[in-house]
Amino acid sequence: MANPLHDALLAPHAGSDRPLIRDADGGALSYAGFLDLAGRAAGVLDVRGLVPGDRLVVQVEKSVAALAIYAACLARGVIFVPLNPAYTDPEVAYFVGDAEPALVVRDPARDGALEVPVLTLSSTGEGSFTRATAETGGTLEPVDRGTDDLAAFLYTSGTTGRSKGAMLTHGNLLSNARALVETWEVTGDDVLLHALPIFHAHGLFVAVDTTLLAGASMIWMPKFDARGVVAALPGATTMMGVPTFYTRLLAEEGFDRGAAGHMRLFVSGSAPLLAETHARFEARTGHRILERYGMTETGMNTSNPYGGERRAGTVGLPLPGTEVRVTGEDGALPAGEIGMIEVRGPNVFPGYWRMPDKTAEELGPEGWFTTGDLGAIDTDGYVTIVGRGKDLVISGGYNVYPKEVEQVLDAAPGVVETAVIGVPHPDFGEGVVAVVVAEGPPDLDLLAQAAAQQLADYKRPKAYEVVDALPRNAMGKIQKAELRERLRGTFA
Ligand code: MCA
Ligand code: AMP
Repeated sequence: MANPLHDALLAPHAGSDRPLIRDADGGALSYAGFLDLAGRAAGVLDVRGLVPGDRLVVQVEKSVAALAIYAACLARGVIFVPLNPAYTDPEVAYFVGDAEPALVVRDPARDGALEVPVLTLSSTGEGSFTRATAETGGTLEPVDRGTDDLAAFLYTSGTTGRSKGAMLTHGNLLSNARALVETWEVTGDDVLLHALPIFHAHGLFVAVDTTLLAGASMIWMPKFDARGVVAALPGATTMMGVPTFYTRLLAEEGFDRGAAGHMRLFVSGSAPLLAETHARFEARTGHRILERYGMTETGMNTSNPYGGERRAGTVGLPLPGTEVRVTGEDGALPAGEIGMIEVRGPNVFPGYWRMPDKTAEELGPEGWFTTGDLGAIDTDGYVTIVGRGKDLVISGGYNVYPKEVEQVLDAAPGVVETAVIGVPHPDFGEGVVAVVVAEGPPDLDLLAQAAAQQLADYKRPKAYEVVDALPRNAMGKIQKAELRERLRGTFA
């Protein structure tokens, strides 16, 4: 009987009284305590009749109980499908319709009706899911799984506006966790300051899986808050974050060598870290932030070295086992030339759930995945991302696909068309701006209302610009680059 993720991440800790979770107030939960919680969560899945391959959608606030459900799914072969709690009811209805879960676990405050069985779990651990764990008991007995069996779906929005479920296997997640533990030299002595959300690859797989694999522990913060992080840092050895975490820390009084000097490692990813932020961080703390690059579909692809030179403005070298190439129209390009970044390796997903055509567009027959990111590889092998070939905005580490926002705004009365773009934002890196063409003076409150009803908060435009017409090229294609240039000072 084998189960790759259970055997590597969970089984080695059976009976261990070492701490896994430390909260900011000094409380701790041991590995054994966590495995007990996970076992009881697995008992609920059993009672509810979930079998290997079934999907479980989880849309709850960050909590240890939610993490225990993830562990329960790994052991039972149930596919874990986490969703951002900020998603609105129409967004959730789409994901549930697509994933066809056997069970949804939701915050009790959410009242949108779903046509599937629902249990509830609040941020403080109350709800029908918790009540069910008390009644069922249960242990973390694993079911047999292979490296190609599915462990999780993570939804990523698409350029056409329809979200795609990226299917991730036991082999994908485990190979990536191993590569990161090796590259970042994570050990059982590490204490990771965990302030990321756990419904994305960064906070869940990069942060949690590496911690479990190394037998390390985590200071568990419900969300990022700069002051709380500075206060908790003395107990930590490592931290992972999106660039906004680091710019916010730099704006925080008391964040200096005294607060950060003892740390072993700061990692940044999910969005570009400005070389200027890297330099300011080093001047303030003495630490060179280690930048790495990944995607939902591939996990992590490259990382600056832990021991070697961390080059600001680059995302470092391919991780062990992962190949990276840059291609142009005629195939792979030589060092220094800019083209499409493609990756191949055990970290690359097998495809999008029930979307063979979309999968074939991005995943070639030889296993090369087209990232949609433009970049170059220098003669030392360091990868630099110079832009995106895909129409994507990354705001505070969250991806916003303009098409999805445009579809909502275009449907509002009086709107002729819209173009949604990202422009530099001092806090979020990029901020979402909607450029609107309307029949008469548009009611911007109405547009904001439509966005609020249908789109998660981070996708909603933070500014609206009304124009007579959108700039187009000779082929009639909207010139977003021109709009970005024209509006680049919006949040300055
Ligand atoms: C919150 N808001 C945002 C964002 N977050 N708007 C744009 N972009 C955002 N990221 C909204 C809030 O709803 C609020 O709206 C207003 O902006 C200000 O909120 P604020 O309190 O400042 O925000 P916050 O709650 O402090 O959150 C900011 C954050 C958070 C801490 C940076 O967004 C965050 O944790 N980001 C991490 C994302 C992440 O984990 N990405 C990894 C993806 P209003 O004023 O209207 O109420 S995985 C990935 O990308 C790959 C695999 C990889 O390589 O890692
Ligand atoms: P997602 O699949 O939603 O997690 O987003 C993945 C995208 O985030 C990548 O394709 C890149 O465009 C971007 N990304 C992740 N890490 C970095 C980084 N270190 N620098 C620049 N872009 C990044």
